[in-house]
Amino acid sequence: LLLIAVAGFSLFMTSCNKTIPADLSSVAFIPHPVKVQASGVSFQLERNNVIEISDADKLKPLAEFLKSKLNSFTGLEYEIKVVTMASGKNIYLGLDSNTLNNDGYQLEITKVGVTMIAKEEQGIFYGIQTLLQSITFNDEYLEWIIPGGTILDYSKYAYRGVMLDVARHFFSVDDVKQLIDLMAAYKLNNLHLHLSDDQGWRIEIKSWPKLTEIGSTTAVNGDKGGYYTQEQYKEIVRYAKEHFITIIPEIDMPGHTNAALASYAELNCDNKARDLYTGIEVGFSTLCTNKEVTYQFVEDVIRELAEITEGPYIHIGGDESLVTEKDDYIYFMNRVREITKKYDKKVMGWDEIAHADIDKNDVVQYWSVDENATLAVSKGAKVLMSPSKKAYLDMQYDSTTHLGLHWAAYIELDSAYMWKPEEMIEGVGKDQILGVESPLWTETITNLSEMQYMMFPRLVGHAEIGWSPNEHLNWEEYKMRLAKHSAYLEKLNINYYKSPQIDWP
Ligand code: TNX
Repeated sequence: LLLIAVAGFSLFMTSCNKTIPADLSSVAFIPHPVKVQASGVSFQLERNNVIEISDADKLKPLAEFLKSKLNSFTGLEYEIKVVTMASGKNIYLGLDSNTLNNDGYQLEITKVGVTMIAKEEQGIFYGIQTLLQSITFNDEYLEWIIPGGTILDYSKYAYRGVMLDVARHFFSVDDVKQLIDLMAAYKLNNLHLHLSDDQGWRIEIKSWPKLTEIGSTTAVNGDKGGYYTQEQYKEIVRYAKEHFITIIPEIDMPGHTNAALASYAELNCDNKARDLYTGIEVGFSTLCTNKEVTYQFVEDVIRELAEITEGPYIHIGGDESLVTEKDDYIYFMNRVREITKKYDKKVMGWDEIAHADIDKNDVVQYWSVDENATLAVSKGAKVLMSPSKKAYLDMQYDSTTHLGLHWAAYIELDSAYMWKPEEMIEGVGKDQILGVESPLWTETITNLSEMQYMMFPRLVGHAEIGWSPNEHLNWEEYKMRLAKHSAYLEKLNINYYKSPQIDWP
């Protein structure tokens, strides 16, 4: 009996009284927060198991998100309570209009409580991601803890994105949702879907049904095609929004259009439908730029797409239109731009669209030609940085990588990490740059596991380049942090590339 009493008492002591030492400044956060100050003590997660929120309408879904993550990471059950003031003894999420703007948040972790404050829900969401990365199991005390101290954080660039090519190979709604989950964990906030190309048309357009009846049936190598119904697309938009991610749909034009040209004969200048295409050449197709039916087609597509897209942008492609005369290309792009604006959407396009009549409302996605980016800036447009030599996730890591291509470069982790958007192109500085986007072209990528292998861990480095201030961007330090952070990649079940450049634990 005495033994049981002693055991019971010591258990009681472990769960209530002690302070477990921990070091917040040695947590391997990615992206690195703006400021981290450690106190040396820690918060024990099983303390009260309550999440307090200041605002039921706005914060309940975020508290639910945190609750379910805490449960899956630690097995602990939490209760959510709406309060008028933080008790100081629980995990508290609060909105305060006087604090940091837009996506920033402040975190204070003491021995007895966690307080998170942000101006907007988005900030709370990012604070939660940081908190989740800091949860540690203390082996000595057998307790889930959060190292104590304060964190102040906000983004460097407003736009931090990923592009997924669902045209060369199709990815299901569930695959896209999984990608969204992983993007959210790294504070990425825009997902660009490349919805059409020579090898496939991937979005239902009700007024042009053959696009999906015919154009969606193929993929590279004769692999299985597919498309999103408008309902499925709306579900992707909704799920993304719940994770503070905006969907940017791309219809690539006037080149990269063989799937449409195979579906409708009248879109071809010779009125002859093209054969479906499953190879990986680029630059051989074009819509007929001097036929009115082409613009009727574009308008119907943009109108239907605008109706189901909540974000401000539609991407109109414009890359590698190698068989379109330059004058025709400019005429076409100008008209498509007007159509896009008519449906209240802003225009995004690959860097070649700098040659059209663009202005300060447009975004030019730099991927290859520096002069196109400078031309865009001279017209007042903003630049989205996707330099193929650094940001292309379909580029092989080295010559032994079994997936991917290498026409732009081999991109090992150091190369993917060591660049700064504002230092890439002379005359294109921070004020002209909207942000960073990492494209995954999928000629050689056929499933979720391959997608993750090419994305990770390069993408987390890109996420840091887009989010963290330059003072924290240091390869030698990052290398060690990434090694330690790999425990989190494992926790998220990511199939990542174990680069020989990193001393993995
Ligand atoms: C170039 S990058 C393309 C894509 C290909 C990619 C392969 C760009 C705007 N166009 O059509 O998929 O290379 O890496």
